[in-house]
Amino acid sequence: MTSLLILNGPNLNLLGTREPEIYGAATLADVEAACVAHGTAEGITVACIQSNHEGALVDAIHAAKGAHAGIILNAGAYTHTSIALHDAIAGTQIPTIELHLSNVHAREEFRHHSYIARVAVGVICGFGAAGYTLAIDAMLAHLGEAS
Ligand code: CA2
Repeated sequence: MTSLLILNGPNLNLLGTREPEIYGAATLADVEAACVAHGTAEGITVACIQSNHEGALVDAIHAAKGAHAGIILNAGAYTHTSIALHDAIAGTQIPTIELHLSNVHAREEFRHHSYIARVAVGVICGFGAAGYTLAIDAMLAHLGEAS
């Protein structure tokens, strides 16, 4: 069965606890449960990992090789800083969608640049928690496995 990995980076464990005007009211557990339920409805498996540590995110991308057909990655602030995450995606060649809850292009200048976008299949941002299920659908369409 097709499996996708939902990979969330630093501070996303705080979702739903602060800054709801930017990131919404849903907790990370809510978002992950919605992704798993959406995957079940689509006939696929969805696994979820969150880490605040750059190296742990690199390790998760490496471990996804052969285990998951694609990655939905909200790398949080590492999006704007991490050549290591860029290299992990490029090195494993796992189809990856870059995702953000907020519209990073409507925010501070430092959020406009992404090291991930260059190696991503595509980028989804600005749709809040709904972006995660949109990204699952987009990944399945990309993989040619939408039900
Ligand atoms: O919009 C997104 O999803 C971001 O990836 C979120 C990151 C930010 O650095 C990116 O530029 C855009 C920050 C995640 C912090 O999440 C929090 C959630 C609730 C309360 C505090 C932080």
